[in-house]
Amino acid sequence: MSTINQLTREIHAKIVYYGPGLSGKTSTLRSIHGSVRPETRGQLVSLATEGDRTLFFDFLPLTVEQVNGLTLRLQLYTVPGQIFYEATRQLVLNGADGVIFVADSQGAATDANQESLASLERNLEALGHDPATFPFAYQWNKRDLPGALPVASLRAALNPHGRPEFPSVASRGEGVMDPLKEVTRQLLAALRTRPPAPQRRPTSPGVITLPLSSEPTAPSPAAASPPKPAFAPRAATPPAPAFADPPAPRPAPPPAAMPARSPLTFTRLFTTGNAQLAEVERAICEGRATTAVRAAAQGISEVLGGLEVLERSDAARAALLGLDGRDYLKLLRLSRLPEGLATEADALFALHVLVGARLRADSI
Ligand SMILES: Nc1nc2c(ncn2[C@@H]2O[C@H](COP(=O)(O)OP(=O)(O)O)[C@@H](O)[C@H]2O)c(=O)[nH]1
Ligand SMILES: [Mg+2]
Repeated sequence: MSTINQLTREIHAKIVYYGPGLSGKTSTLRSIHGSVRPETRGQLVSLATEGDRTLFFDFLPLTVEQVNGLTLRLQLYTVPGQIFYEATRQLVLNGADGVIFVADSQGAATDANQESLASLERNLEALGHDPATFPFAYQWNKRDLPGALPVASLRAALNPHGRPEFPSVASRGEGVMDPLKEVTRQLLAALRTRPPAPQRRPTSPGVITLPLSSEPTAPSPAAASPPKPAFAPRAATPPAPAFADPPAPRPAPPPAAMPARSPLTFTRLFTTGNAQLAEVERAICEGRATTAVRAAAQGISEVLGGLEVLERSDAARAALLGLDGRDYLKLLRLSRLPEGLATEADALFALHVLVGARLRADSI
C-alpha cells in the first residue's frame, strides 16, 4: 500500500514483477538497475539466489521523478517463480500498488505462463484487490528467441482484456522501462483521482496512507462474491467503490466506561502479544530510553520471527514485511548504543517502528 510522508514529501509505492520461473524478472531488475542514473537507485538486493534461480525475491529501490513537489520512491520486487514458493509470492504481493507480469514468450512456456497468471489472479483477489482497476501491465519477454510466439498469440492466451502490454528482451535491457513507466503512470493516476479512503487503522506518525489502487482488505470468502474477470480494461467496468461493504464504525465506548485518566497506549491496537510493546511504553514513560530502544528492537525481532516464511534472516523478513530499511537499520544501531546514550526521541522513534511492524504483520 502506498504512503505519502508529509514530512519528507515522498510518495512510496511498491511494484511487483510476477511471472513463471526463468521468464526474465531478475534480468529485468538488473537491466533497470544498470540503465538508470546511479543517484536514482539503491542497491539491487537478490536474496538467496542459487545459480539462475531466485529462491526468495529481488528488491530494487528506485527514485523515479518529482510529482507536484513530491519525490516518488518505488520499491521493485520480484517473486520466485517455482510452484512451491506460493507463500513467499503472497507475502511479496502483500501491499503492492502495481504488478508487471513478465511472460516468457516461448511456446514451450505457455502452460507455465498461464499457471503463473492464475496464481497472480488468485493472490490479488485474496488480498482484496479489484483486478479491473489494479495498476497492471504485461511484459512479453524473450522476444529475441526463435521460439517466441507472435505477440497476437500471447495476447489471445494471456491478455483477453487488452491491458497494456510491451515486448522486451530483458537480458539486453530492451523494453524494460516501458512497462514500469506504464504501471507507475496508472498508480499515479489512481492517486490523483481517488479521494483518501476512510482510515481503518491508525497509521505511523507523519504518514498518510492513500488507496492508490483498490486497497487490500481482509481476505474474503471466495464464495461470497461472484468471480470477477481478471485484469478487465478500466472502461469495461464502472469504478468500484473502494469499500463495497464498509464495516460498521466501531461504537465508541460510553464515556462512563473509560477510566478517568486512561493512559494513551498502542497496545489497544492488538489483542495479543503486547508484552514487548507495553515494556517499551513503560520505559519511555519512566525515562529509560535505552531500555525502550532495546525492548523495541527485541519486539521487532519477535514480529519478524513470527512470520511464516522460509527466509531465515531478520533483514530478509523485514524487507518482506515492507519495513522501511533505513528505519530498521537505525533501530538496530540505536539498540547497540551503550547504556544512557539513547535519547527520548530515539525511544519514541523505536516505538514508532515497532508499532508500524506490528500493524503490518497484523494485516497479513
Ligand atoms: N534470450 C533471452 N534470454 C533471457 C531474456 N531475459 C532473461 N533471459 C535469460 O533467461 C534466464 C532466466 O532469467 P531470470 O531473469 O533469472 O528469470 P526469473 O526467474 O524470472 O528471474 C537467464 O539465463 C537470463 O539470462 C531475454 O529477453 N532473452
Ligand atoms: Mg529470478
